[in-house]
Amino acid sequence: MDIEELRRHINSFSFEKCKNGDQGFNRILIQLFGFLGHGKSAFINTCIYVLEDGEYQNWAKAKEDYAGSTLERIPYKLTSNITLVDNRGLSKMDGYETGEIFAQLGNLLPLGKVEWAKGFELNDRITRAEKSMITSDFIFPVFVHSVKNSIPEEEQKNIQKVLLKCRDLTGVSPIVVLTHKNSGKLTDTENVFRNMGAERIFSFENYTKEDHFKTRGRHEEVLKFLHEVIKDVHFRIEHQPHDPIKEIIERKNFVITYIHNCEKKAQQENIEKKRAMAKIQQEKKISEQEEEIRREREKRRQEQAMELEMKKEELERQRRREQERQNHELQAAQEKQKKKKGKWKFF
Ligand SMILES: Nc1nc2c(ncn2[C@@H]2O[C@H](COP(=O)(O)OP(=O)(O)O)[C@@H](O)[C@H]2O)c(=O)[nH]1
Ligand SMILES: [Mg+2]
Repeated sequence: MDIEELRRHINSFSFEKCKNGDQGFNRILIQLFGFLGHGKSAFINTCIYVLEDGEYQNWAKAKEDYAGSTLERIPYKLTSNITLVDNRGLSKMDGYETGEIFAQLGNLLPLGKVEWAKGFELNDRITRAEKSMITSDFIFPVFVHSVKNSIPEEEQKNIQKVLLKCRDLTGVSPIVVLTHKNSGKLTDTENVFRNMGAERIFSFENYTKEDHFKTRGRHEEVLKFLHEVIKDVHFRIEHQPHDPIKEIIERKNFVITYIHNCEKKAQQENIEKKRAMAKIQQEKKISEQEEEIRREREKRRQEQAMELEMKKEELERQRRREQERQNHELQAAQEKQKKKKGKWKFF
């Protein structure tokens, strides 16, 4: 297919045209997720730019909303039946954040700007959003990652876990979209994701505010990506019967169980942390007591040594006095002897 054909094909996609009918779906929700600053918003702008083929516009406000709330999910309508969702950002992939992503990806939280009162935990938000849950969206997860950032091994494991869970949650293996294609180690990053088990990897140099010079190559890549999404949706719809209402309930149970397990794990970790702290304090106390005993012993030892020294000195003094006395007596006796001898001479 050439560019125009691809564009037409994408624009005309509708579930009604699927072999086995729409099965309750009326829109593909391409759910973008990934770390902050990796090009999700720029990718949305790129898709719109390519598909509309008009002026470049910063629809998704790439970069400007770095401080944007992670709770927002902004939808961008691409065609009448395809919408892209900017699921804002991840800074790391810990238990809490992944719970939030799964709730977003599972379409369990409302689209658009929603003000949540402070203190609303994820569970509460999911429950509150129940009434407005849209069951007719076919969720298509897309993980966006910039090749500019190498991925440390620990992070690779976390991403892999999230990608797998995301597949279990949505029933679709996420497509990996690599951005900044021309300014990083593309092949290395592709290999990292391939080793994680990612089947479909697309790489792009996004059109940006600074560089949106249209090229056939860039246009074609984006259209091929969208075409692949549609092909996959057809495959899913045709090979597996769907019940969108049942599926959203399953997704909800999946996420609630995940959050519950994370909380249980966090509580367990907390208990273990407290135990470890108590153990450290106990050990510190014991070592302080041992130190006190050691000091006390040392003090006694020094006192005894001093006492002994004083006794020795006293004995020495007594010995000297005794010696002096004996010397005195001896001298006196000798004097007496001398005197006696002198008398005898005289007679
Ligand atoms: N050169 C280039 N810049 C990009 C690319 N993708 C994103 N950017 C820029 O990287 C910055 C962060 O991208 P952004 O889309 O805001 O990331 P987000 O936080 O994932 O939405 C912005 O300044 C984008 O213009 C790309 O493929 N190539
Ligand atoms: Mg963004």
